[in-house]
Amino acid sequence: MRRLLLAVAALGLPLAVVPEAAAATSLGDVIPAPAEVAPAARADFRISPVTVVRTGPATRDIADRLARDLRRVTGQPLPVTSFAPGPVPKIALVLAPGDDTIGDEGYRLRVRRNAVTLRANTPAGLFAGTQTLRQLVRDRTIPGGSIVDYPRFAYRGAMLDLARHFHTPDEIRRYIDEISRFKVNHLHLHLTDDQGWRIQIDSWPRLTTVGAAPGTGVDGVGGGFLTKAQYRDLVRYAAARFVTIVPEVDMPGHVNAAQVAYPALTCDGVAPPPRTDTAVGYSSLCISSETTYRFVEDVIRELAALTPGPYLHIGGDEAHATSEADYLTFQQRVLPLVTKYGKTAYGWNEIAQSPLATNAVAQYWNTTTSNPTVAAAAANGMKVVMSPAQKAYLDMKYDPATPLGLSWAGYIEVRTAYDWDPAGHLTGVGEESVLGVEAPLWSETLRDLDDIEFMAFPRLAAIAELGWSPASTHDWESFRARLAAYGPQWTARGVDFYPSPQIDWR
Ligand code: IFG
Repeated sequence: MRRLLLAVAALGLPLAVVPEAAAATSLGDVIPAPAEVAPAARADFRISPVTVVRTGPATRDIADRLARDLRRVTGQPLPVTSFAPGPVPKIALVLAPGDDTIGDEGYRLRVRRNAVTLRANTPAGLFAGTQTLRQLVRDRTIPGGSIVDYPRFAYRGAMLDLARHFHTPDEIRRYIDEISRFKVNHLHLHLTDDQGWRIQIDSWPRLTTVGAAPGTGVDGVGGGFLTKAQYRDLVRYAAARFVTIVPEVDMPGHVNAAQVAYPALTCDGVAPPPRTDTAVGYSSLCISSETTYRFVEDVIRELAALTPGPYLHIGGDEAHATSEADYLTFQQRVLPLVTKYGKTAYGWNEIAQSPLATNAVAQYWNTTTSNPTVAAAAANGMKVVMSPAQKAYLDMKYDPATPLGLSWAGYIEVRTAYDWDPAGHLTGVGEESVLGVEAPLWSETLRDLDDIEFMAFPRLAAIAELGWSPASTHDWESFRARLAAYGPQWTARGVDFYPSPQIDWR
C-alpha cells in the first residue's frame, strides 16, 4: 500500500487523505513570521524519490545547499538540475527580477501538489525563501498555499564579543549557520577590548602577539585571535549565507589590551597592567598624540581592506576616561577616516554627540527610552540600529537562576525580548530612522559554543522576528507557538537552547 501511495504521490495525483502525509506544520509555522500567508487545502507538496530541485546557474549554490539540507531531513535523493520537464515534481528556485513588492531580500513561495516555486528578485531573496522552506518541511511534506514575504528593516544583526572570551572560527561558523536560518543578515564581531585584541593587524603585530596571548581574556582564559586568512574565510562563509560581517574596533575607550601591547598609545608612555576583570570605562587612547591617529588609520585601513561589507564599527562606548571635549576631537578625526577607506562609520550611540555622526549609523544600547542627542542626530539623517540592553542584550540572564550572563540591564525572558517595537522604543526615532535591530552577546561569562547557544536561543529568534516581520504580524501567542514547533529543529541539530518555561515545547 505504501509503495502504491508513493507511486501515486510521485505523479502528484490527488491522494486519499493519508494522515502521516499531512504536514505537521501550517504554512505560517515560520520564524520570522512571513508578511503574507495564504494556506491552500489539499495542495500539500510531498517530497518523493522522483522530486528534483531546479534552478539556474546563478543560484546553483543556493539550490545545492537547500537540497543537501532537505536530503538530510527527508532521505530523498533530490537531485539539482537546471532543467526539469513539466510533469516532474519539482522544487523550483527562480530568479525573476522586477517584482517591486518583495524588494531585494523578499520572495514569493507557491506550494502546490506537484510543484513548489520560489521566486525572488535577487539570490538573497531566494536564500531567504529557502530558509522558510527548511522550516516548513515536516515528514517530507510542505504545506500547500502561497507566501509573499519581505523584511521590515534592512539590518537584522547579531553580535559576538571575541574580546572578553575568544570564540573560534568553528564556533563563529556554527553561529552563522543558526542565525542565518532566521534571516539575520549581519554579524557584528566585537574584535577588541580591554582584555584582548582579536584580529591580526600587520602594521602593529604586538596587538595580537601580546594582546591575544594565552591568558588574555576575562579570568585569564579565552586568549586567541583571528588571522587575516581566518577572518577572510569567515567573511566568505557568512556571505554564502547572505550574512555581512561587521568588524568592530572599540575606541577611544576599551583599549587597555592595545596599550599593554603599545605603551606609545598612552599619554605617559607607560604600559598599563593587563586586565582580566570585567570593569569598563577606565582606559582611553591619548587624544592629543599623533601616534594615536597613525594607529587608528593603520587599523581602519587594514580592516577595511579585509571587509567587503559597507560598515566599519569604531565602538565609542563608555569612554569614561576621555573628556567630553577630547571625545569630540577624537570622533572628528576618526569618523572621516572610515569614509576615507570607503566604509560607512558605525558606532555605539555615544558617537551621536559628534556633528559628523549624521553620516554614520548609531547602535542604540542604553536602557532609557529617550535620548535627545540620538533623536537630534536622527532628525538630521543619522540611522539607528536598535539594541536596547534591557530588550536585546543576550548576555542578560533569563532570570536570577540563569547560571551564565549578567543582570545590570535586568532579566530578559523570551517574552521581554519579543514584546517591544524597534520603531516605537526610542522617542524621536521612528520607522524611517531605524535601520534595523541587533542582538549583542557579550562574552564576559561565556566559555564555549554551548554557552553561546544557551544565551542566544531562543531570544535571538525574537529579535530576528522584530527585524524582519511586519508590525502587523507581531503577536506573542503566535510567536510562542511557532517557537514551540521550532524547538525540535534545535534539538535535532544539537543546539543547546534554553528551554524557557514561557514556551510549551513539543
Ligand atoms: N556594556 C559594555 C560592553 C559589555 C556589556 C556587558 C556596551 C556598548 C556592558 N558596552 O554594551 O563592553 O561589557 O553587558
